[in-house]
Amino acid sequence: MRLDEMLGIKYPFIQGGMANIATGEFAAAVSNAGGLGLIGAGGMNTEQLKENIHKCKSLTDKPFGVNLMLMNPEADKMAELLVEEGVKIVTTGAGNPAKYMAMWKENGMIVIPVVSASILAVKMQQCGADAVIAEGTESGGHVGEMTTMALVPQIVDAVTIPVIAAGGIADGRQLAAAFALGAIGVQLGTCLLASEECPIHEAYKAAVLKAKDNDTIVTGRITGTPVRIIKNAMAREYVKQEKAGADKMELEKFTLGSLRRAVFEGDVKTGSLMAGQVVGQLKEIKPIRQIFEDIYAGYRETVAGLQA
Ligand code: TUI
Repeated sequence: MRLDEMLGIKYPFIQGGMANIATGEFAAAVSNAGGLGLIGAGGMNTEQLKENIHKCKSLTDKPFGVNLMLMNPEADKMAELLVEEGVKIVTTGAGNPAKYMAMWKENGMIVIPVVSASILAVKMQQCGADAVIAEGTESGGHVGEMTTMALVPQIVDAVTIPVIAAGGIADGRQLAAAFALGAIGVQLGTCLLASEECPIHEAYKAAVLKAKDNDTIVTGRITGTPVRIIKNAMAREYVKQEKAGADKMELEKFTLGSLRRAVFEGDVKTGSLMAGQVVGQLKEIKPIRQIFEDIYAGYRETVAGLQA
């Protein structure tokens, strides 16, 4: 069964978590355009998450969910809030959600953890996950080591639950490739930064349109929190000091509040402009509906070309 049938949505597309970006309003826009919108709990506290869930419910009658970023200090409280609010679909990132699985499943929720290696995918299946998102290192934000091309088929072979591909997908060719690798659908993040509805600062959007394929870099590989962002003065200095052996505390000075600086203030010099490697493919700002239509039309064209 494909992801669109599984979730009762128009397209086999699920939105990435996008901490500090994916508000209730944005998630509703994604859902109304035919994908699965997700409220990114990453940069929120529990009260803010609750408000965003209410907002999302008021703006769409389509399915939506929440992405719980497990490094969030309020993750435990948020996990319970999702049950109280009757949220039906949850994706998780940046950690192992095993301790919440029983509670979520008892409440009939669809649980889809993000994983970056097959060992965790197998564990998640054992805990009762309904599907997993196999996220390659091409993605923006917090990333693993493996590429989508190598990761997706290995996870498909390791589990019996459905696999959703993430990382490196922004057009129809890449959607076709994800299906070819055995995925039932895809998670999209970076291409949604270049949407009219995306609430990031205009300067962040301009940097997204300007970036070329090789313009992202991963900070924090050595210190243990690898995060892919668009190269800028802060990123270059961070990686330089990281390579020179700077300690974690010293390096944190660079990234403290840096995602918020990028998203809300448009600080493209010292902010963290999280984006995946597909950022080089994005040339214009479009409505989400158009982005989805274009990817799907490109997919149909790709498949027709392969069959010709
Ligand atoms: O979570 C993401 N991407 C993110 S989270 C985020 S917010 C943030 N802000 C500042 C610093 C760091 C993060 C921005 N982007 N993607 C899903 C993902 N999850 N990628 C990799 C993983 C992952 C890593 C380890 C999942 C599980 C895991 O498990 C380790 C364990 O405990 O077994």
